[in-house]
Amino acid sequence: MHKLAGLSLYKNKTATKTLNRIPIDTFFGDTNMKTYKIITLGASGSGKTVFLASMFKALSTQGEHSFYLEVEDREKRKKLNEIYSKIITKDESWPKGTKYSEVSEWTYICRVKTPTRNDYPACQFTYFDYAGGRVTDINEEDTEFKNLVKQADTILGLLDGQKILAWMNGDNRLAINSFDNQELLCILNWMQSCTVPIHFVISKWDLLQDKYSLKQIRDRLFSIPKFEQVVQSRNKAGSPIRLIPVSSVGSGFATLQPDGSMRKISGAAFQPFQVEVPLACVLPDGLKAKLVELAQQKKQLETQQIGKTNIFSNFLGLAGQFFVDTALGFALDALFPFLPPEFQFTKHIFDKVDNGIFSSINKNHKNKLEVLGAEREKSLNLVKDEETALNHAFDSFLYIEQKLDRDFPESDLLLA
Ligand SMILES: Nc1nc2c(ncn2[C@@H]2O[C@H](COP(=O)(O)OP(=O)(O)OP(=O)(O)O)[C@@H](O)[C@H]2O)c(=O)[nH]1
Ligand SMILES: [Mg+2]
Repeated sequence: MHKLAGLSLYKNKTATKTLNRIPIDTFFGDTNMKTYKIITLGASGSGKTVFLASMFKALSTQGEHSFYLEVEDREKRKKLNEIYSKIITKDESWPKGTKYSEVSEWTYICRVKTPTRNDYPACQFTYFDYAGGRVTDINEEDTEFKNLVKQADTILGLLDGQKILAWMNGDNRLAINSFDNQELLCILNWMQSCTVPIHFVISKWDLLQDKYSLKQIRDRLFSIPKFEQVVQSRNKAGSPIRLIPVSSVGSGFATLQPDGSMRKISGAAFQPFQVEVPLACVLPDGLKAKLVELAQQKKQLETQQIGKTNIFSNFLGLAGQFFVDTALGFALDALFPFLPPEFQFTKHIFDKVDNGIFSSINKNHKNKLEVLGAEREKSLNLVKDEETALNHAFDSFLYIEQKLDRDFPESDLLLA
């Protein structure tokens, strides 16, 4: 990454050409697949490993979501399948907790199958899973862990639904104390120093869904000053921050016992709920955060009164326009060389950016989901290579994100 005139230029072989304003589609020449790193921050037992295996299983075939996930590494695929088998097995056991020394790196390739049965990779997601103790035992010396957090494109903060239930019920002082005074604070501490989008995932939603609404839980979380502080700082930076309810096993699969253990219900169906949502939000939210970051750098430069003769004055003028009006298609090819390679997308994707909000359709459009569904179908028929597969995957992600906004409007942690 190069710093030029105070702006971060993620230089690649196409960047110089881009300054001459060649159409965006021309620059997508990189054959390396775009990779997005996600670190899961969650206390021990919060459900990180079960979530990763359940997400893999739920998305391992191309069903309603119009893309699927593949784990290329045979050993890792075998391990994920073993974890999954352990979850659905009839006996009372669950997968073992992750060992302290173990950092598992799971790479899922997002692929698209066309109606004519051709198959193309679109991008890949690498998740880092580790023993929850590494988050809650604050250890400034844990540089391996610190580096993982620093390199992430998205932070996935897993909030243990079981502990939230006790916290909301007010029925277990010990659990309550360890949740809001210790575990959540540790997660928030790790998040404080990062600038990438944050997704708080409420795990084990099956335990909460009939008792509390997301709004009630959100309101309660905001009573924690540190939580409010982190959300406010993200809002100020224009970086998306969300609260996403997820159940890795689905409603009625297991019940919570008075001693805190989880008992599987015999014969119950395994029906994961919203496990695809956090992954779908990575690209749209990441792009949004990067664009806003660039605009803020521009604003900073303006306040430092950089001369108009600067070689970037052309870029700055266009970027300024980006935030004033909605003529973004025009401004975006100027922003393009300043984006990191994994966020340099095609015109198909940039055309969906509308005043900082994705999709060309107004946010309050009543039929937005239908329109996004139609766009998704249209782009599936255009898939003929990796580039168009990513276009289509992005449309699928937008559809999932919009569905979340419709079903859980409180998910977007944007404060008024
Ligand atoms: N009811 C319910 N229980 C769940 C769900 N996901 C996980 N659990 C329970 O939570 C336990 C812990 O899940 P893990 O995924 O192993 O937790 P972890 O965060 O990986 O824990 P460490 O590896 O110790 O850091 C499981 O053994 C299940 O009993 C869920 O969606 N619903
Ligand atoms: Mg684990």
